[in-house]
Amino acid sequence: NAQDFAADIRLNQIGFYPKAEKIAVVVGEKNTAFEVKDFKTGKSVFKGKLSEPRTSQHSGKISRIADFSKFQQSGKYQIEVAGLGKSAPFEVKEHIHRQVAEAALKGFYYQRVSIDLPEKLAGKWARPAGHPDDKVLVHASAVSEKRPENSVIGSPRGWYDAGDYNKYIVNSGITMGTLLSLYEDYPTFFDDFNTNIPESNNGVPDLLDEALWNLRWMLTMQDAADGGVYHKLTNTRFDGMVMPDAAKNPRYVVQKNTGATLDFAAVTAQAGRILKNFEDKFPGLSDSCIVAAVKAWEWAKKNPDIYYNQDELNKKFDPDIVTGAYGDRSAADEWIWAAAEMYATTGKPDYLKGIALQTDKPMPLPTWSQVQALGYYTLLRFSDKIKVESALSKQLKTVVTQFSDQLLIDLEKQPYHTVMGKNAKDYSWGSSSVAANQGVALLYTFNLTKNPKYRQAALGNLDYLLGRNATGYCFLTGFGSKRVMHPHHRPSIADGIVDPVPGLLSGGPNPGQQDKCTTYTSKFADESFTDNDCSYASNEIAINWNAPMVYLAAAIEALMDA
Ligand code: 9MR
Repeated sequence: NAQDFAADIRLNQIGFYPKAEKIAVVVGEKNTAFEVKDFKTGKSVFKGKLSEPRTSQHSGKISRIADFSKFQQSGKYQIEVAGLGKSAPFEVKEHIHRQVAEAALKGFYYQRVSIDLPEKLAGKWARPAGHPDDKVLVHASAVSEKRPENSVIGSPRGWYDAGDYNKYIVNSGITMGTLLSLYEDYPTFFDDFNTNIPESNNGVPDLLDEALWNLRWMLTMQDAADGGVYHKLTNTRFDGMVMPDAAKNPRYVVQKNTGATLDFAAVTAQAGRILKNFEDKFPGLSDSCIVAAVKAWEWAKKNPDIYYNQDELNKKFDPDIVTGAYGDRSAADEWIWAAAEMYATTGKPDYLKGIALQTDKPMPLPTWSQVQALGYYTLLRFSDKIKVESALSKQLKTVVTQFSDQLLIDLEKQPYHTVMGKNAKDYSWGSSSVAANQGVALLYTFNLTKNPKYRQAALGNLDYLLGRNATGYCFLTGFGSKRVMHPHHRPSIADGIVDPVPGLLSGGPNPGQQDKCTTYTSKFADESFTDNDCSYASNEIAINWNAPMVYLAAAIEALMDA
């Protein structure tokens, strides 16, 4: 129980690698020393001095750093500080984040649409299938010659986006790109990475099997007649707080547009090249993906400026759609990402022609609305194989490295010793994904430069997500001593089980507090979090946050082992 442990000592509640950096944060300035104590015997195993005080730019609160990196003995411990008591327990051992990585990938299984989750795979969170999505209506905004208003298409499978039950192409896009890139970056790591899913014994890595569940849905979202891709598959309004199988409102596919179509092209191009190596398992699927990608690309060329704007849409068409918008006003970054994937898959540099790669500007952190970094990562990954011009290769390396160098400035002054939170804007809706995606960028930079400082900072952001933060929460459900118990997640709310569905990443602090929940206890950016299911702005879960969490935890596991 969290109340048994010193709330003012904050650390990764899972633990640390024997040879890596080990840091805890002690809130307040009074104390100057700490001890590491064996969890079972209480014996002191390490004594250290706390750092000079540091001040949070968000709350003005003071903290000091307890660095016990020199202590390398495997075991289970707590940090003790006089007057504060003992911290949450943690372990020091090899592969310390293995279970975190597995659980975060398994989290996607629990989000599967149109399939029963049996007890042998889902444990106490077993549930009947929800949303067969075999009879989905074509919305007035999405009609074409062969698909008039209210005609019916089948669009089953996929993952629920988040705490709600809708399926959005844009957000599926970045999620799939992140997971498929993880596979391409560390393929052999997934040879024995078992998450106990229905396909676990089919000779294909579980990571890919999981991604295929969503890929097969995505493929149904393309209008085969012209190649355009619907924005989302959705109810008109959000479901109540009921289990998936109890949510039976009609569902629609909505307006084809440029951004969604390019995200689709990127994902299907990437999947197509990966699946080439699994032709015996999934005959023809690789080709189908690549054909779909090319068709989507061609559609986008012909329709380069159709943006999803839900308010405008609702003025023109009925019924009104008021679910997640994922609207965008520019497709410049989607072009970069799609072009990069098309080039990497086909080997045709022509795909980059006429695309402004924007490597002369700072790289934007990947989010659902800013995906160009995914394109950079892919071009770097394949630069040898597809013979990316050396000048471009250099620019890409520079822009990614500069992103990480920017993050590292003044790390030693940060109250939680993390790059996360240095900028106020890090605490936006889904801030946990900011921390995770910064970590991913740092790992790309580590692989480009081999400088361990980048890997260390990435690990620091994983520490942030698992408890070394101003809320003291471990943000991954099912983990930690101070746990998220009430995420805004319909199945977790409606299933009558005390523990939330595990392996899901809570959104994290967000001073916007758009949900207007009355249970927030702080307005400071880094503390603006409430573990209450009313809080869709700070405590929802979402696939695009889980994906970089899987990436960060799994890649660190792979790299610490290498
Ligand atoms: O992650 C999205 C965030 O960037 C936006 O600010 C927010 C409001 O538009 O929406 C978030 O996405 C939500 C989506 O619209 C619907 N499903 C739940 C998503 C996570 O909260």
